[in-house]
Amino acid sequence: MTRRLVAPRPCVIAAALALLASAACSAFSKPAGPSIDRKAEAARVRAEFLHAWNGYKQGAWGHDDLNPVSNTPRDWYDHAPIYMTPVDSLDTMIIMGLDEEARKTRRFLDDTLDFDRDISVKNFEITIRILGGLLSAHQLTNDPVLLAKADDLGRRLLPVFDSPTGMPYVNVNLKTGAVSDPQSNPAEVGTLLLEFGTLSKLTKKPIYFDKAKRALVAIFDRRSATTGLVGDGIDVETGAWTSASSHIGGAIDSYYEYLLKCDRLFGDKDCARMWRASLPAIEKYLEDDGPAGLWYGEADMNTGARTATTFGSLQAFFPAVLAMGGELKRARRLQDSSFAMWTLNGVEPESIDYKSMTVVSGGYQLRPEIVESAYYLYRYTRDPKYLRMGQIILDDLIRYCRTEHGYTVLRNVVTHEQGDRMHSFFLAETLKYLYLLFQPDALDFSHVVFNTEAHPLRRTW
Ligand code: DMJ
Repeated sequence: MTRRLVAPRPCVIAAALALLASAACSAFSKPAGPSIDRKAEAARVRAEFLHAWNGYKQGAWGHDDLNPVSNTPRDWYDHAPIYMTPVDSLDTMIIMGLDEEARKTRRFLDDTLDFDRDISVKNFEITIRILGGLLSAHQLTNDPVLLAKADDLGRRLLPVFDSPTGMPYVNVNLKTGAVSDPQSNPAEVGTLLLEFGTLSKLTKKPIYFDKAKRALVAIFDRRSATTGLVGDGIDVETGAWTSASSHIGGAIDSYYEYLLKCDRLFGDKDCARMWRASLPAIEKYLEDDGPAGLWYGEADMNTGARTATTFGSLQAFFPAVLAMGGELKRARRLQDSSFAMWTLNGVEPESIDYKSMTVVSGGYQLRPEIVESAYYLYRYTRDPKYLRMGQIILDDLIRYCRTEHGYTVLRNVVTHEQGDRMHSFFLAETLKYLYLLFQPDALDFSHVVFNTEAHPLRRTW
């Protein structure tokens, strides 16, 4: 069975030169070959989810994550697992119709998940994975225990916002409320409102929404008056930028995502305004359009001067956001660029220099963003080329990242040397978006807003 309907590998070699990378993109834009059996592809994704989930259950049950090569457990915090993988994966099981697995997992979490722990956690990660996962699973099942646990968690996280600026500290102790680390960034400050806001709406406690929104606005208000850009480091006590480096990658990425999505989920006009004000700055200073295609690089937030021509797996979320914001043409072109990055070595690296099409940072963390964008673009355009992208990515994941016990990160996408880690977002996001790409009816796309960890939230209020 040949799944490669268009030959991407020859394109890959050619893509070593930027000019030819652009040719690779346009070659991919023409549908060719027989149509894809979406049902069969969805079944394949579901089977791979079960492979990863069963691996977690056998090698790491009761812990946060699985090390899928050594088949050993990994916890984020010493002696205090908070079941990162089960919480992050629960709504994927529900969406995939894995009813028995979902029922057992939900019962386990109802009985066991307890946030009364003397551990200092990362507010951002706990919010997007655990709070988002609990809220989404609650909305999909109506289980009141999940909402009660989300409320308990939200209350324990609230002290993070007690800084002079209202922007959250990085860490908070779940038992004592002690906060630490004022050195944060727009993503960690601004990627809280979907989860805290939903919690407010469902519990009728406005404090969650209000604190998270104040933090989001605080970042926006500190954007450069000259360019409209934000940097990738900020001190939440002084409000001063600690890094002027501006881009759409890690440390900034989901700040922009939430400006748009908070308008969609809550109808919040301030968010709509902030998104509308931010996009022109991104397009003016970060966009890089040339013979090598459309890319988004880095610039100094104060001058707008280009500082780097790097793009990576995290930036690959942006076509989804552009498409959602109505910028379909840009979204399609950028997704072609992301896919050229994926096919350079069979799996995308953490980052490349898009001018020379060379790898800058060669690891692969099982990241979902490129699939997320393929899913959104397929939903908005119904162009089968996005199904083929998903099919090729799935083939490559199976070829390079699958292990006896699950799926693992790659240390190096050029040599395909494997690491030993299965991040929970692989089950929460990468496999969920792949499944939804082939089985779109499994979820009502037009009535949900995904948080940045792919947990669908529904406006029920
Ligand atoms: C996830 O935790 C989220 O998608 C976040 O917004 C970015 N990083 C990972 C996936 O790459």
